[in-house]
Amino acid sequence: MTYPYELQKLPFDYAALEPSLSRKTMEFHHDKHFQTYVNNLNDALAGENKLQKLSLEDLLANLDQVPQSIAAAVRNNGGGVYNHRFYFEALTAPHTVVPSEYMTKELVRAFGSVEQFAEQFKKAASAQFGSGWAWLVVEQGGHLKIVNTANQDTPLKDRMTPLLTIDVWEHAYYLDYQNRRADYINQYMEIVHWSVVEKRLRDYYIGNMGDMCCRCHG
Ligand code: MN3
Repeated sequence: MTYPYELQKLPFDYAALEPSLSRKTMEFHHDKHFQTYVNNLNDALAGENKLQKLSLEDLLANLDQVPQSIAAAVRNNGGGVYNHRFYFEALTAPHTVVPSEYMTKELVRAFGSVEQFAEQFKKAASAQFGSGWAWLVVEQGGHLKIVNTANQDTPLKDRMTPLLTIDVWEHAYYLDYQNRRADYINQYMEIVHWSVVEKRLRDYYIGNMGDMCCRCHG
């Protein structure tokens, strides 16, 4: 993905996540909020020929090379584009995809059990003060970890590879859950597209660790 950025279509119908997230929430979140980040990122990068050639990931991992005058706009709106794409890509209809044997082993190795992963992830999402995101990431060296980012920041600048994220900005859930963030987080856990998460992890291993996945999964 490079400049000019485009709004990616949802990989499912707007109503596909009901009752966990309503059609109305998905319409506003995707068509209005996500679109605004795309527009503002393109505006910020207009005339920046060098930056336009970078992938979005490279742009966000190298924010220190962005001119001061547009640094905040690129950080906030570039993060907004990256985070929303990443979030929407890994959602699916409630109770349709569970972690595979491969993914379960990874979660057990890092967190003790799938349930303990879910508890820690929900805790991180609940604890995020104000707007932001909770993430499952791979640290350099291949360790799975849960982290938070504020506003539209991404884990990319810390050289982490994201696997899964939950948007805990109020716009992600307010129409359906008002102030009940915990209810939204619980519902979110039912609509995670674990096959997408697993593909991201396998891609990381292929790109970074050579045959490490073979060693772990023997
Ligand atoms: Mn959002």
